Amino acid sequence: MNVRTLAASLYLLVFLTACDGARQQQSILNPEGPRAESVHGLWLLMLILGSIVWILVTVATIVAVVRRRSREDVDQTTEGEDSYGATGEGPSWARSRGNKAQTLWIVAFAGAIVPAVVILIVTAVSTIVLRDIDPNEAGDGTVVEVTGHQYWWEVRYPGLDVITANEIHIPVGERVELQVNSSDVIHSFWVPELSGKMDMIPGRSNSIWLEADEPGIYWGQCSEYCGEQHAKMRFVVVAHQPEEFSGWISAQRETAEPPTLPTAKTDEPPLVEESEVLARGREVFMSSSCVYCHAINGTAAAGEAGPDLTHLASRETLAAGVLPNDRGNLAGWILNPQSIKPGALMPGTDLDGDELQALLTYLESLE
Ligand code: HEC
Ligand SMILES: [Cu+2]
Repeated sequence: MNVRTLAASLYLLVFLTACDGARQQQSILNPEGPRAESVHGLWLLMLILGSIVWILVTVATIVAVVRRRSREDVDQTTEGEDSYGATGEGPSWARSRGNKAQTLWIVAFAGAIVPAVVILIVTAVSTIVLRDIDPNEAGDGTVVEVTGHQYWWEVRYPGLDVITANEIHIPVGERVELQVNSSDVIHSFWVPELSGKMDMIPGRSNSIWLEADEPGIYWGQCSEYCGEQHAKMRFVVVAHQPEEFSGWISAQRETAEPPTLPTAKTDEPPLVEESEVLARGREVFMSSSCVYCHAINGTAAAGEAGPDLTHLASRETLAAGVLPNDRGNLAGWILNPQSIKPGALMPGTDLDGDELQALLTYLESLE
């Protein structure tokens, strides 16, 4: 590869990263809530202090090297002495007492005083940040329980009878308490723009809080290696205005009614066909292996090994943030999840075209 190709590919890489960033930003450098802002401030302070120290050390090293060289030139002109003063008298520059005191002072300053001051500042600010992000400082409002599974997120709102997956809805401007744990191995909860990481440990509930300043979608990611599809264990946090949030909660509380005939306007032909397709789709679901692993509230399906599908169609993504939730992706996922997330804990299904279409129509009706 020549230099040009290398430069072009590097450019392309940076360019593509930027594209992805615009769509699914996961950057600690773009805090969107008070928790992430505190941590970002500390990070910035450490970056600035670290950079100053780095610049000082680099300059000092360069000066030392350059000065040493020029002294070597001078020393070499002195007869009977090599450049290191091997005759025992030491090089000319080290002979003066004033220089020694100066050297000692520089060593004390750069080696002890500056580091002590830097460490003190960083310790003080860290203590403030730790107090700011204390998990016990969550508000008294919304509580969300998040359970990590290989490779998806179960999300429950205790007391509200809401269960969903791979999506956490919160009201803006509120410190929402999250209780995180795991059903299998250690995962870690991380929404870079809203909050630092919190381990999710089987048999133990850890607390963290999230607050978003603005409504929007914030991407999250498992940040503790948990198996083959760890990288594809993503989720979204959706921050709403408070009224919208209550609307979302009440919609999620409804059970998935057995799909009924859509109320047709008087002059339109009745939509009997569509309803038959829905009924057929439900039957396909209920008579397949799906029911052993998935629950649909209001039906006989009550499996717990996979995400609750009661309001599947209201979700933004499929398979833990991996695919946009649309009919084509849903079909691809159901037929062959292993081609999308090899090692995911859902087997592929053999369905003929009609069965699949009916199943898709049924699943898409689960709003
Ligand atoms: C052995 C258990 C199992 C069976 C059987 C199973 N699934 Fe799954 N399903 C899972 C698991 C586990 C996931 C989560 C996979 C991931 O994201 O890593 C999943 C994910 C899904 C999702 C994505 C949900 C979301 O919100 O991201 C859909 C849709 C789905 N399954 C539908 C079905 C249908 C339809 C069937 C029957 C044809 C079925 N599944 C059979 C375990 C199963
Ligand atoms: Cu993981």
